[in-house]
Amino acid sequence: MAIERTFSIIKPDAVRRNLIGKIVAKFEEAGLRVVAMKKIHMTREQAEGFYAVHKERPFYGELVEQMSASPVVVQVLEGENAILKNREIMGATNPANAEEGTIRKEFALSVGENSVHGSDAPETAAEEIRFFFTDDEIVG
Ligand code: DAT
Ligand code: MG
Repeated sequence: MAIERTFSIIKPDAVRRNLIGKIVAKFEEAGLRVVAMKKIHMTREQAEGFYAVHKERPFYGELVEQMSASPVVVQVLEGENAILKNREIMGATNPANAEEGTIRKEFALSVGENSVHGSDAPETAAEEIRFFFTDDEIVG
C-alpha cells in the first residue's frame, strides 16, 4: 500500500474542550505521522470556501458558523493508506453511529459538532492540503 497524505482538522468543539493532544495521540497510535500542523481561526470566508461542496445542504449555514466560531488545528497526516485509515480513526459522521474507540465515538457532541474533519479521497486530500498549507510548511 502506498504512502499517502491526508488533511485533518481538529474542530472548534474539540479545541475548546482541550482535546488536541488526545486526538493527535489517536492518529499517532494508528501509525500516522503529523507532517504539518498549525492552529488557526478560520474566517467565515475560509469556512465557506472549504465547505463549498456542501453549499446546498440544509446544515451549511450552521456548519460555516461553527467552523469559524473559534480556533481549529489543521494538519497534514502521512502514512500507509492514510486517507482511509484516518476516516476509520475518526468514525462515522454521526457519533451515534461511530464505532467504539473512534474519535467521534469518544469525543463528538453531535453530528454537527463532531470534533474532526478528514479528507474522503485522494483528490479532495490534495485540494484541502493546498487550501491551508504551502509546500514549505509540510515537513515529511
Ligand atoms: P464527514 O465530516 O464525515 O466527511 P460530511 O462531509 O457528510 O461528513 O459533512 C461535513 C460536515 O457537515 C460534518 O462533519 C458535520 C456537518 N454535517 C453533516 N451532516 C449533517 C447533518 N445532518 N446535520 C448537521 N451537520 C451535518
Ligand atoms: Mg466530508
